[in-house]
Amino acid sequence: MEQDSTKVLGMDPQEIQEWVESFDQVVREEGQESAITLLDRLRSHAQSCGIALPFTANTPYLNTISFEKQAIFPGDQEIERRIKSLVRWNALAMVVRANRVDHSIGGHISTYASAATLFEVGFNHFFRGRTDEFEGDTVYFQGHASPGVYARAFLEGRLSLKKLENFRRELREGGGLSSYPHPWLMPDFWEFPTVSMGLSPLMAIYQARFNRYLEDRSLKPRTDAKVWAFLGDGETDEPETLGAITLASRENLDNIIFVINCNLQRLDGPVRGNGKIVQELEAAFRGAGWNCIKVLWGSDWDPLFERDTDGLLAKRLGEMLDGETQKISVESGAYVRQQVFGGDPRLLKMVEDLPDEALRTMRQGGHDPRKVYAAYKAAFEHKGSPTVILARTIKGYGLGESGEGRNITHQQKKLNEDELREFRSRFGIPISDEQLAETPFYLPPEDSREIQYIRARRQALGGYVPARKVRSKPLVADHDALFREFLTGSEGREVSTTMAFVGMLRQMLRDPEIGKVVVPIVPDEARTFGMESLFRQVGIYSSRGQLYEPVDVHTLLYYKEAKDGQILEEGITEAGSMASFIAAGSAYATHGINTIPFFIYYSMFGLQRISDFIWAAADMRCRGFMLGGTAGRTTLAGEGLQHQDGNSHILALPIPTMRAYDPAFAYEIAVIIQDGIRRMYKDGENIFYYITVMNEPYAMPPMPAGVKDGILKGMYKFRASENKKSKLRAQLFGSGAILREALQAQEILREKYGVSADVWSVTSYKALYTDGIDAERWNLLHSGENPRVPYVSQCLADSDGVLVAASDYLKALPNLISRWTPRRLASLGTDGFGRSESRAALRDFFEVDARFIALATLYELFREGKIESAIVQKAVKELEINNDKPNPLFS
Ligand SMILES: Cc1ncc(C[n+]2csc(CCOP(=O)(O)OP(=O)(O)O)c2C)c(N)n1
Ligand SMILES: [Mg+2]
Repeated sequence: MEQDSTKVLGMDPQEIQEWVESFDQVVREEGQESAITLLDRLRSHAQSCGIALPFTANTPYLNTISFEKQAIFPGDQEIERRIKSLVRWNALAMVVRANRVDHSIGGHISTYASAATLFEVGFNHFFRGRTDEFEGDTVYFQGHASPGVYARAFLEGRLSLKKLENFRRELREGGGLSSYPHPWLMPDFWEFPTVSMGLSPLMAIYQARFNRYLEDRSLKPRTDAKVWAFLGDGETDEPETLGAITLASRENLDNIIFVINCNLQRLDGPVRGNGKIVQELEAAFRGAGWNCIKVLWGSDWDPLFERDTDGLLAKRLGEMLDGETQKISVESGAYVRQQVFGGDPRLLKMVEDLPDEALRTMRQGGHDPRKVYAAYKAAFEHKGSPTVILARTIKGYGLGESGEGRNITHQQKKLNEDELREFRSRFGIPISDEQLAETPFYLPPEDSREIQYIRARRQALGGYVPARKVRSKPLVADHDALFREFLTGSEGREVSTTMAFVGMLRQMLRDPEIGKVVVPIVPDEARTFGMESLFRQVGIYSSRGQLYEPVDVHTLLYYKEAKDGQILEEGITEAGSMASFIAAGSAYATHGINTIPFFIYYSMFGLQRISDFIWAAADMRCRGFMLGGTAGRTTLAGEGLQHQDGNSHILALPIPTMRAYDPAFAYEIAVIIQDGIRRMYKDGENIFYYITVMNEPYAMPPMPAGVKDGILKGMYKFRASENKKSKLRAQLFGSGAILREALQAQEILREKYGVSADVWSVTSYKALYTDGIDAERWNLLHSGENPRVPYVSQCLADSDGVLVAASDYLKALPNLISRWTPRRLASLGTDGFGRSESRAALRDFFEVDARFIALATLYELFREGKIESAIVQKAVKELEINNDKPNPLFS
């Protein structure tokens, strides 16, 4: 122990000391810059001598901001402590009371208990409200800490006692408080849903980048507004949490600050029992180019570090595993002395004049407002790169023996009377022993110092946070002229619906009202969708412009990056692109700007891959258009099993505000988009659109008269049969590219089998289904009144014949509406894994081509007793259908 490690390496400690002194002299006399240059020079020299320096992205396990560099805390620490204690109490009371009434209600005490100082310093000194003059800061609050945010809003006079009593009881009279941040449920309060962990850090980064985009495109003034994201340390295991951190540094986003609450615990136990989460995260963030500020130790540690001239204490703290550290937080002072300092007499000497009790209560940095303030201030002032603050805290701080730092603390919802008493006394809450059993909320009088202080601070910072307000003005949305050209058909020219959409996008980008606020977003598939002409038209956004000469500069459609470029070309990240969609789709509230996102992507990698983000977008009341490109299990030929999407229209069903369309023709898309812009940006509806577009080229017909309403409602008759007299009748439903198969089947049936069929374009099974269940529900509740008739039933009321539907999606999709059809509905679809093949082969394989539609029609006629089975059997041969082929669902 006594032996110096330098001697083992054969070096004289005296010699080392001389090196250190020379270095100190450089720092003193030449300054920091020179010291850095010197070290840099030595490092490259070492390298040229063949000495490989061990790599570390870590700094010692100490506060990044030394005591000498620490900004002075400007607040009234005593009164802020009182306020924080009251918030703590009310947050605790909210959960405890709710679970007393009904123990299944749940709620979290321990997350906020550890994050209280991190939040309160923000509320008192940093988070700026949104005013007419200043856009305000954007704060993503750690979802499980929401009781603390509610408790503070209660002190601020923004939430009533009744609301607090109804925490997690939202259906009670007068409403309650949602469990977590949900703008859908509390649209005047929460702005960002954060509780599905991992989403908020990624959304926050793209939000910060979107803010820059708005500035660089002169859609808003450049300000020093910040995006703050409060995360859990366990949350960093979600791949999304760290997934975009290099974007933030690459883009020099000094407008984002992550605060990671490192309480070393997650739900079941330690985040890194056998490691050190703070060091792991420091390495990851520093490696990615972030400014990293560690806030590990509270002020009472400062004197110890001052005495730690040879770095022994720093070394000891650096080698302790998180599992050990967690144990120390729940043990006695004597244990701390033994475990932390006991291994070296020099360490023991450092703490010999500190009693055990003082050792036990030495605070973590994240519980010390002075340390937290200094970190926030440094983060706020930092320029050129994003900042992450890694703050050490204790989970369940203040919850006493049963809760603090224990593995079970995350689940704790109740405190017994002793525990409540202890908490009350520790935080000085003016509630008597007799009242404890009831655990009342505590609100100081309006003229109390606490309330006055809160009011003054929030006023100075521009109002309350969080608060959500729609500040954009409605658009006029008079776009008849813009969309007119798409209603007249392509005059025989073969185009895909994707090409048609891109044509509309090009026009929208030229429109005087919406041209500037359209935000095209694409994850590295612009060429796939034929969007390269837009590169030149509006440019690709790059905060640096274009610093190089692009390889294709001599071509017309070169890869043009520009500082005011409009396209968000996100690279291969559907999650990141969706986060941009969310930022743009909610800017009407966040910024009061009606940006209209058009996010176009490979359809299989949307609802299937990033549905949780889409769910969050819906919760946030996002507006905009998502376009699933190269859609359709049999329409996207060649790409095979992972790419061919026959699922997304089913996956769109659960998202309440998403309107999903599978259009076949250009005019259908034009009608849907024009109406969508009107509904969302003029009428202010909180909906968004999912439209599948395909890459199969075919002639676009002109829009028949009188079908607009049907397109929007989900179905309309596209081509009636010419022969009304036939006894053999059918109604064929087609969607997307498969509509053309239905049209071909109409011909086959007429020519070969004397069946006269009408063909319907079903643009949205989801819309039909939603309408049907809505009508059904109303009827259930109003049996004495005239029943409502679902739109599907209305359409088919006077129709004759058998019903056959075919789509490029699961058979379940048409089945959704079969309850409201006047007769049985036969459903063809693409259940099963895709294949790499041609369209024709795929449609045969999945049994959705014209032949199968014709066969299904004949079979239905046979079932109805209208034709003999022999005709159906003969059709199998005539149509060259292999009736022994394996079921695509199982093959
Ligand atoms: C995507 C997702 N998975 C799981 C959960 C359930 N869950 C809620 S809190 C929690 C632990 C959180 O630990 P941490 O991030 O360290 O936050 P702390 O409460 O410790 O501050 C888990 C697993 C969730 N909310 N979201
Ligand atoms: Mg944690």
